[in-house]
Amino acid sequence: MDVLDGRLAAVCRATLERDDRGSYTVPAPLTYPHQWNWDSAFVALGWLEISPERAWRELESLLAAQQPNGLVPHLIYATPAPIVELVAHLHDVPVVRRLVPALVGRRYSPSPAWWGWRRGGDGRFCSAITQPPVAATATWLLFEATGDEPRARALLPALARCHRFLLDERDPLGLGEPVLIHPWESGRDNAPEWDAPLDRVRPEVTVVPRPDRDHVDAAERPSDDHYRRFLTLVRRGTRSGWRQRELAARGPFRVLDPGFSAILARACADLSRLADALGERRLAEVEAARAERVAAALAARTGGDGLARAIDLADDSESDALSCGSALALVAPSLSAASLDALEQVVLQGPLASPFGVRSLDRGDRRLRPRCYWRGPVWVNVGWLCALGLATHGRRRSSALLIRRVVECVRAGGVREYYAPGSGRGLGAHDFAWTAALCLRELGPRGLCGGQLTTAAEQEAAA
Ligand code: 9WN
Repeated sequence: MDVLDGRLAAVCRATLERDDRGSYTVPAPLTYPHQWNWDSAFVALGWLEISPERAWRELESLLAAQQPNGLVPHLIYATPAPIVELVAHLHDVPVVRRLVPALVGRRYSPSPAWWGWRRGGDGRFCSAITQPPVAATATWLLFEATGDEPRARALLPALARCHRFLLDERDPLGLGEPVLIHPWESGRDNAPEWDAPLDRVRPEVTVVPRPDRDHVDAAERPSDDHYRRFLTLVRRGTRSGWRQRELAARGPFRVLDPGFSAILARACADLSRLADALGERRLAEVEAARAERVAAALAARTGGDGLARAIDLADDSESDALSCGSALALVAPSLSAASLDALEQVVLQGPLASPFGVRSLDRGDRRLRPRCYWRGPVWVNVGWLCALGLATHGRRRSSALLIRRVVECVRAGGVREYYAPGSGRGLGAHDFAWTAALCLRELGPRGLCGGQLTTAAEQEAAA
């Protein structure tokens, strides 16, 4: 590692340490002061570079919040246990009700009240929806690096229950892919694919608290209209008791997301490998079959151009947007040669290519807004997942090229939430944990280029 990369690694470490809350890491202290699902999975990979013990704890705390039906919440609130107990029992008392936002909301909206004071397996307040299931892949990578059998074994049942939930309760029609019931579940909240399905959701919430805009320019965040509909879906879900199978079969928002499905397929394949390594043959078979089922469903609806797009299940229409949701198909454990070629082209030279990683939206799309969240900027986790997929499918040079671009955006724009695809300017929240974590991993020997982030040609040019 050269001096500059050494400095960048130190900045990334310091960011993780600043965001650390002991057993979990907040994505960004000012904007996201709680625990998020896929954030924790990425962040665990950064902690691995600092402290394997801390890395395992991140995943353990995430899975501890699992619901009895197997759902791992997308968001788990950072509320001290005594306050949780107080509020859980007295939230109908007017004075507690008035104090509650300050006590448990911690400058984030929606507060736990919106989810009906739902609590996770460990008692913390949490949401009633999920997020892309990266946890099994992170667990496999931790196990591969540390060989810690007892800690990996302890996570197997929760990971398997999470995958079963997604392929059972969330697949009432047997499509082979989980149905997402809220845009937040995709992790790509205001992606243009969700515009048409959200248009059908008549907003019932008029006043939307927006503490997110206290620290981030409004132009970089989703619109109020998006928030009215996001919160309406939450209110309607809570009102109807969050019956997951029912929402997936007949709910107001139902979509298939190729990114989420590909991440799930890979998670099942990684859990199968882990179970096999731990001598759990039965689970290894079950998870291998799940991986095949999801990958096959995704392959079956891949278009002639080799790309899969989002589906709105209300009318079975396919989105016309080419976004990083399609690019994430790269992480699926199996891909046809045609799809692999098409995806490699799209992310490295084509409409999603950027000198700083993978664009969240086709550069030629009429809905493109290069500074606005999931409608244009590049995100480090997406670039990293695509590079991981390319490496898995044997495209090592392309994977290395993409990783260099991803690290370049952190060098150019700082440890931010997302970046302008043309300039690499940092956008959104500051001190963003998964950016720090994945960058730290890539700067070290476990990275996809083995830490060799500058090419021989670049080194010559610099000299
Ligand atoms: C809603 C925490 C999360 C990420 C998501 C990202 C954003 C939340 C928000 O932040 O979503 O879940 O409040 O905007 O879209 O991917 O996990 O970093």
